[in-house]
Amino acid sequence: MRPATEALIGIDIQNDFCPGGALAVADGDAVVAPVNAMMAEFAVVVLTQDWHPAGHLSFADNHPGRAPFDMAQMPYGPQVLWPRHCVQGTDGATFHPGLATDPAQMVIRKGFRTGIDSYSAFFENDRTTPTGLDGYLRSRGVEALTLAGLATDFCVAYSALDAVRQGFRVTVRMDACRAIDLNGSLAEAVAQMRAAGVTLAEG
Ligand code: VGL
Ligand code: ZN
Repeated sequence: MRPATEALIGIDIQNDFCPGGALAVADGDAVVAPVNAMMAEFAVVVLTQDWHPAGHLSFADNHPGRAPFDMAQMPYGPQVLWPRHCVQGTDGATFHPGLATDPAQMVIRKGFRTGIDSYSAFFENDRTTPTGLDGYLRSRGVEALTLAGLATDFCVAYSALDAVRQGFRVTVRMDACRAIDLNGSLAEAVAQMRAAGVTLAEG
């Protein structure tokens, strides 16, 4: 068992990001078994859940004339327009049925405001509105994080980069992540994580 200063954060392991889902990540369900196995090692376990209202601005179908995976300009910066996914209360927003959710002490929902997306578990996409996760981890005395889940190049990478910025030591278990890889986004995310000092581990 690892010391209580280390937390496992399982990112967005939800039906819509797995094969058959609305924003399916190739081989996304392959992260379930390794994340379940890791949970047994960690005293502090957190899961995140992408949790959008039906009118969310990241959905392409809320922007007439725009298509999924187009880029849009929002007041807080560029935003990918996604297929409608992880709508609050739907099966798509539910955790993958194979994911062990009982060991999680905290589930943090993000992306619940209509007018802003939230890739990171720590801050919304304006990079300033906090989700509250930083305070939760800090008040439990956590100093180091291991991240795994979906998708490597969006919610995992944004979370890892913010975690470093907040002063945590960060490891991403690449073998327990899968990527969307949109226009080179995986290579860019890997380069940014390396440059920021994130440890990229393969198991
Ligand atoms: C995610 C795109 C949109 C993710 C969430 O979990 O990586 N990607 N919403
Ligand atoms: Zn989303």
